[in-house]
Amino acid sequence: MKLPPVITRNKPLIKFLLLLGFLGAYFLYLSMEYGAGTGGVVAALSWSFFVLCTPIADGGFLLDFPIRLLLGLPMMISEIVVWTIAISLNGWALHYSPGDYDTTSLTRLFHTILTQPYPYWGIIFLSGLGTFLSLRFPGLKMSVVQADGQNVEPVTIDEFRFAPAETYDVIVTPKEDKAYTIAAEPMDRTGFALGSLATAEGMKGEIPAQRPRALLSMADMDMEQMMKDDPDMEMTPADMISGWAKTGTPEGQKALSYADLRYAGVQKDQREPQRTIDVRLGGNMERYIWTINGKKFSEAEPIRLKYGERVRLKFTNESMMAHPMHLHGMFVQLENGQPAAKLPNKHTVIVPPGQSYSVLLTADEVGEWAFHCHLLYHMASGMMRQVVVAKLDAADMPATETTTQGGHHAH
Ligand SMILES: [Cu+2]
Repeated sequence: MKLPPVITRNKPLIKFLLLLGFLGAYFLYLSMEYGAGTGGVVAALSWSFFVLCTPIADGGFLLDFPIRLLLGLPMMISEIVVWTIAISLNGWALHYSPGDYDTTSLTRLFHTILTQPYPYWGIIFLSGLGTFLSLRFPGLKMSVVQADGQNVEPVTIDEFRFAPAETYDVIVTPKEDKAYTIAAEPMDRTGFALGSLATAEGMKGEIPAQRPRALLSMADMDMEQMMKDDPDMEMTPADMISGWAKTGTPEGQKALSYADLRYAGVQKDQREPQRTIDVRLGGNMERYIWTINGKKFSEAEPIRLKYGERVRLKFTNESMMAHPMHLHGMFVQLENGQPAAKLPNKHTVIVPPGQSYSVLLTADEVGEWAFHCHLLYHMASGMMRQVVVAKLDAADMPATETTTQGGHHAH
């Protein structure tokens, strides 16, 4: 009997039925409280709130799943259908039945977000993009003092790009008594999330001009392979600029790069790694699964580390999307070209499309840790591993998939 595959196939169905049951129960409760008409509208509005204002895919899952199942549409298309329905629903409700938003605190909040484009629509942009944002204070410099909550030597920049789960702590010093804008702009430049840094309530900063879209280019895909095929190949600076790297930063201004980060202090563990663990990031667009070393989470063995062991994780991104890889429990040190004592600690590392990046890890926390892409729909569709750190004798160490012993790495 082949039980496991059946269970795997039924998982989305079970999840779908649970969510449907939950929404149904909520509708019944609202109907008893406010009557069937209002109850129905409020239940639907609550659903659309989760679709439009949160990065959780589950709000859309209720419609997304049957659309995909019945029509065989790819996820991208079904998501757009779900968004269109959610937006139309609110267009209708705002016009014909605005009073219904007053029913619950969730729908009241939703009404505020929908009716005050500035600044609340930023929430909708952000949740829709699940995304990589470039953040800047036009006219002001920032001093980055922490990355992922870990101290770094201050570095002065004009902007930084960050992924879900990444954090930077920056210090800005306003120069004049006026409102400055905080602008967060996604790579596809579909909009801004804006805020104001001001000395009095009600002051608003200027809305900055949009930058051109950063489209991924062939350079994002082929760079690594081309260099391997022909190490002597001459690359002009223009060849080297992939779409991913095009931040649109004006001449003379500086965008933060991982290479700028230096640990504030002296790293305790400066050992060379004892082995390298390959982490190849890939996906299968037809089945919409995302994988590590060709396997999704449910098919894969954990990555096993011995307590105290020093390893290198070598990420290779074989897909056209950037993945912010996030490890729980321990910080990794970016191999960013700084001396061993100065390698910065991070818990989330962006691996750009078509590129490799390596980090060092001292396995100094015993336990079972989650290790996954922090684009949550990538994690949910397979891009995840368990990392087990155990106190074991060397003889008991099971072989981890695709491991190479020791060795140097080329950057
Ligand atoms: Cu990902």
